[in-house]
Amino acid sequence: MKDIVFNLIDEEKKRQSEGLELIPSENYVSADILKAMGSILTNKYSEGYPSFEGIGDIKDEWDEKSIATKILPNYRYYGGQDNIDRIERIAIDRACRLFHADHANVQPHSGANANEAVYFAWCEPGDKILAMSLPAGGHLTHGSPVTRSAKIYNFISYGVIEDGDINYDELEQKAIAEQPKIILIGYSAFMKIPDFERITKIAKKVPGCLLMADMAHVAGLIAGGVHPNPLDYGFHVMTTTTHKTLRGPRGGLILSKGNIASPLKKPEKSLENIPILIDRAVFPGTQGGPLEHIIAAKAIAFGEALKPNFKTYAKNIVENAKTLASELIKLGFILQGNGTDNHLILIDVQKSFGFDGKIYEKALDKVGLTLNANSLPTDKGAAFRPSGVRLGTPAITTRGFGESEMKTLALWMKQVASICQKAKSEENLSNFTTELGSIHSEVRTLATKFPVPGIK
Ligand code: DSN
Repeated sequence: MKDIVFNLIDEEKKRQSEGLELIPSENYVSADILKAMGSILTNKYSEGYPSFEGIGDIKDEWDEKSIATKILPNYRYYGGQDNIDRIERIAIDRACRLFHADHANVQPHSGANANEAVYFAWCEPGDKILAMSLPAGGHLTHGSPVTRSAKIYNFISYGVIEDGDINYDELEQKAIAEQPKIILIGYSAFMKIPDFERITKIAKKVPGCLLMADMAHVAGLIAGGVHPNPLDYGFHVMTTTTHKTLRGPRGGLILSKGNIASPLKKPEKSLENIPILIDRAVFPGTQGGPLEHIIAAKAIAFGEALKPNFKTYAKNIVENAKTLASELIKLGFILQGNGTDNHLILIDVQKSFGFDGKIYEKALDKVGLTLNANSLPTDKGAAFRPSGVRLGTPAITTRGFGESEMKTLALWMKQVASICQKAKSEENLSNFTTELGSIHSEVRTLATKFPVPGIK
C-alpha cells in the first residue's frame, strides 16, 4: 500500500504546479537534479575528502578546460569510495570554475552549516565578527542572539542607510574600532549590489581579518555573470546555499582562495591556509558523513550553471525583478530602496496600504501566490507581524515568465492588497472568498501554462 506521505507529496506537486513561487530563496530544480538526489548514493558513508589523483579522465563536453589536477592524498574513513570520490571531485572542480575559487568544500548540509564552519575555522570563542544586522537585511546566522554562533563569538553589527544600501561609513568605523577577526558581507533581504572594492579597502585597515561573503541569495546571479563575484575583489571566502538563484539541491557550499594542502595535517592559522582550515572545520569540526547523493546533485547543478544558457537565465531573473518592481511602484506599492538591483523585492506593506505583511502573506496564499512576511529595517515590532513582505523572481523565471507575466502578477498583487484593505484582519478574509477565489483561478490558469521542471 502506498505510504500516506506520497499522497502529501502529490498534493505538494499540485500546489507547486498550480501556484506561483515568489519566495526569493526558492527555485525549481531540474529532473536530473531530482534523479541524483533520489539515487542510491544515499546508501554510502564517506567521511573525509577525495583525492584528485586520476581526475584527468573526466571532462565536461561543453567546456574545453580540463578538470582540476591538484593532487591531494585520499582522506576517507571507509572503503568503497571509487565512484563517490569521482563524483565529489567533479562537484569541487565545477564549483571552483564557476566561482573562480582555488578550493571548494561541497559538503556543508546547509548555508547555516557553511557559515558556522567558516567561523569555526578562523575564530576562537569570544572573537569579534562584524556582520549586517538581521533587521537591516542580514541573516540569522550572522549573529542573531538566538543562534549557537552568537553564544560563541562576539558579533557586532552594521546596518543600512535610508536608500537601502550598506552603511559603509558605519562599517568602516566599526571595523577600525573593533578590529574583528571576520568582516562578513551577506544578507537575505537586501536589494543593492555591494561595493566589494570599497569593502576590501576597508578590510586592509584590519590586519589578519578574514573577508567573508555569504552570497546565498545571489550565487546564481554571480554564476550567471550578472552580479560581481567577491572572490574577484580580494575576498578570502564565499559561502552560499546551492538551492536559491543557483537552482541546485538544498545544501551549502564554501569557496575559498588560498593554498590547497592535505587536510590530514593541522596547518598554521593563516589566510593562505584557509582552504584546509575550512575542510577541517567542516569535517570533522562540525559535520559527520557527507550527503553524497546531494553532492552528486550539486555537481549536476554546477554543470548546469556552467552552461551558456544559465547566463540568460540569470539576466532574465534580474530583468523580471526590475519589471515587477516598477509595475508595483506604478500601482502604489512602496518598496524598500525604491526598487531592486538583484532578484529580490521588499514591499513596505504598512506604508503602502496600512496593514501588516502577515495579513498580506496569508491573503496571497489564498490565491496561490507564495511569498513571506518580512521585517523592514525600520520595524520595531514582533518578527511575527512585520510591516513588509519579501518576494523575488528566481522560481518564476525558471518557469519561463517574462515581462507580460510580471505585469499580470503586479495587478493580481494590487487586487489582493485592495481586498486586504477592506478585510482589515486575517479572520475577515473569509468574507472575501469569492473575490479571492476568482483571482486564484486566474493564477492557476496562467501557472499551468508554465510547467514546473521535474513535475509531470
Ligand atoms: N531562509 C533563507 C531565506 O529565505 O532567505 C535564508 O536562509
